[in-house]
Amino acid sequence: MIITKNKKMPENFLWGASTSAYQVEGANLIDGKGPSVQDVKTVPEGTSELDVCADFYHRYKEDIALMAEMGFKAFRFSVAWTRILPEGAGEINPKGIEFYGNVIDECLKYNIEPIVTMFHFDLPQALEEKGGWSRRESIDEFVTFAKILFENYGDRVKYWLTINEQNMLTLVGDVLGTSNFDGVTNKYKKLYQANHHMLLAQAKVMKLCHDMLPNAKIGPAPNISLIYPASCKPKDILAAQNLNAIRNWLYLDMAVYGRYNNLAWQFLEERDAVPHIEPGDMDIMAEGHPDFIGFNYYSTATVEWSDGSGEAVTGNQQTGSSEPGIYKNFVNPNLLRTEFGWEIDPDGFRATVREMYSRYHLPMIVTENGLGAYDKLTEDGKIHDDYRIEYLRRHIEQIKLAVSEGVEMMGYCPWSAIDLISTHEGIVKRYGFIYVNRDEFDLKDMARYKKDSFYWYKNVIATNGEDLE
Ligand code: BGP
Repeated sequence: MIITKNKKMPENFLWGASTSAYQVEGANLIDGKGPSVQDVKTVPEGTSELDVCADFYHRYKEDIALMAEMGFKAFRFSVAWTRILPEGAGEINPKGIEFYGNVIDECLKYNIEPIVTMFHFDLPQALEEKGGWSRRESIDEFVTFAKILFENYGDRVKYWLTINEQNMLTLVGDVLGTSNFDGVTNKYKKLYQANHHMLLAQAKVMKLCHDMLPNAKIGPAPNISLIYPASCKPKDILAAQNLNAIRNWLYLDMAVYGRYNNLAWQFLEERDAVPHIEPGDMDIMAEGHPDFIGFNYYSTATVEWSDGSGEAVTGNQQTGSSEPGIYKNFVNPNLLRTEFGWEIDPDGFRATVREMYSRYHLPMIVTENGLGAYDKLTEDGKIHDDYRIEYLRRHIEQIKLAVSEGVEMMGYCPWSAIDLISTHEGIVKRYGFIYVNRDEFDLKDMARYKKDSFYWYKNVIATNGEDLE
């Protein structure tokens, strides 16, 4: 639709940016913090360990001051479960409680709304060793952790996100360093039983949040990419519906309506992977309701029909792998790609939010969107990331158009506020508005530099999205 009657962005639109604890904080095993699965994994060859990252743990005041200089209305960050509960349960670490209280207070000092993600890929290793999310006990372990967060920060935090990218944990956990299939014969069965436990834990935590913090708002934070059919062949449309269900609607139908998506359920039946459901589980699911949908968007994905006959399984972190007999990944020839091979689809961003709003009719906040690139620091201390400005400009334009079309958008928090460690491609895959002067293995002085996008985004926020030039 060509929009000529543009609407303005909401006055209280939450312009900000995002980080995650394990990728930005460093200090991963000090001040009482216990190891998470991220701290014990073997990092991909040629990439940095997670002991320093951007050293946000020690430099958070400087970093939040820079966010305030950009005019942030919100800062989305995650709490490391093992900084609060080193063993994942039991003894609370007072230094962990203190650290996140300080981060929250520092945000509020600048009138920046803290948006707190409770779980972002960093399951406590102590729980993983007991079986992690595969055990039913994991549900109440997460609820107990959430209750501690609500008790300690509920007086200051109004926006909560349950689980970052539960769908990607399920679909590409091997890429994220969070999957363990030792001795497992049917990996689907293990993955989707764990997924069922995460869905139950999320539903319980959303209800607990509403019971304990009546003025707070809570939502999920999946990675949502609308799936395109590779052609107008009817079978390609069926393949796209399959992956939309498996990758996207399984998670949002459950979070919002408390029910399993029927196509996704059939996929699980085809893989002998339907989860064991205890009596009462679906009542719990139905009792958890999000106030909004947080979601991460990097691109759309495209698939074609698969007849299941011995096809190569292809895909990447954003698309997941092909599923013979269900869909086959397809490279969209109409889209450009980043230096790291991810497709770039601003129009697809609008198509995705349109579809989500049509299905769920809930306010939405973008909790991640961004361009990973090999940024370069010039001799005179500049970073000319015009490519990132162009990427963000084109995506914000689409959010504005979606708002004009009546979609309720409440915020935009790109990935990432500051350079941090990629899930598997190191610090050199930079996303931040703030450059961190370190390399993969040379920590240099860790000084912060304002990229060109820093100044550009400051003006975007100052004009509430009116001026994107
Ligand atoms: C998302 C994760 C983020 C971040 C982002 C960029 O899936 O939620 O934590 O990692 O992807 O991906 P990468 O770091 O692999 O470039």
